[in-house]
Amino acid sequence: MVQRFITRITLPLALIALIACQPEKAKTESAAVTPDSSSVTSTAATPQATAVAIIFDTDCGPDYDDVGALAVLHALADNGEAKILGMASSNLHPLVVPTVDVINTYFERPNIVIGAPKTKGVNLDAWQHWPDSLVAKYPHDAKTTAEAPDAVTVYRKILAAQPDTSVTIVTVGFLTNLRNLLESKADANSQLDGKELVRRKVKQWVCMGGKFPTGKEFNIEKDAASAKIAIDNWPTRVLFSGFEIGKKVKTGLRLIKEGAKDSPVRHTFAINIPLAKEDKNGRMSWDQTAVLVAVRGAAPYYNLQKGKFITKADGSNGWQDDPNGMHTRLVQKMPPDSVAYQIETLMMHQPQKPVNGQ
Ligand SMILES: [Ca+2]
Repeated sequence: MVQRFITRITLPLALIALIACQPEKAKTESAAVTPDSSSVTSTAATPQATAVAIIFDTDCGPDYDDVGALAVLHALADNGEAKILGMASSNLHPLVVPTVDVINTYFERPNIVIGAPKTKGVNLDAWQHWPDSLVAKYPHDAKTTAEAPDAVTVYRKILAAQPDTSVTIVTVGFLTNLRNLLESKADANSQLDGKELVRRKVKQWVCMGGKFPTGKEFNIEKDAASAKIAIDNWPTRVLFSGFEIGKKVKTGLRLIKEGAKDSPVRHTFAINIPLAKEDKNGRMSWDQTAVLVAVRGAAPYYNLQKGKFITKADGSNGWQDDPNGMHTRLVQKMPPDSVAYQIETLMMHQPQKPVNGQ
């Protein structure tokens, strides 16, 4: 699993981080992964006037926290807290869209549209080959990522049909699709170009990406050119969940022990966690944190720091504090084990027949 960790932050930063996190690991190993009872009472829905309208953009494959994030999103949709408008893959690998379709089908939403890039992009397999196992075992009908519709068209069609300033985009992979969306021209769906369509329709972009206050993180680094264009030109507020946030939130052990035996979510974690020593206390939950705060807001879980995400050509990033900045990043507030307990409870959610197909 060291391999996966390294791909997340890349050498030599990975080695520095591995050395730096040893005391922290030792501490986590000795602490029971139980919730802080003062802060965790329920994962039930907080009543909201309207569900948060979400487009979910994933690289689902190199790591498997994307599957956890999908489960959290479906749970929140079943709770009435989120409404899933559509999805996109930012990874060209053939198994990504079929894998996402497996999870959507399990959660009784087999017809969610899933787009994929029709441009150059990242094509990455999962070294543990867990997507192969999911696609072989569970029902789905998407055959390959290449057959998915153009993600830009998917985004434009969905955005054009939504009320102004209403859509939350959550990215937990590369920023290829958002770059392509920003650079898109008027089409049959909208007379607006991509940037104006986003400015009109998007309320917020929540991005699992970056390492703060400075560093190099996988989602940004793998398609650094697209990340730079997307972040530098995005016309709405952006909320970043950085590498350092999800790294401390460990999930999967309770899911494996107590989760439904027929669940592809449980199956994914049951395959992968035993393959990596660093996951013996649970897998890091980068992508789940982004979905959680996109739907429920950051306030119960994290403090916020406003500023500017500084993009660099090599895929590394910096950060500049600025109370008037368009960017915000999460800062730890609730103990990570408590966040993990809430996330893992959502990951263990069982499918319900959706109301009105939503
Ligand atoms: Ca991901």
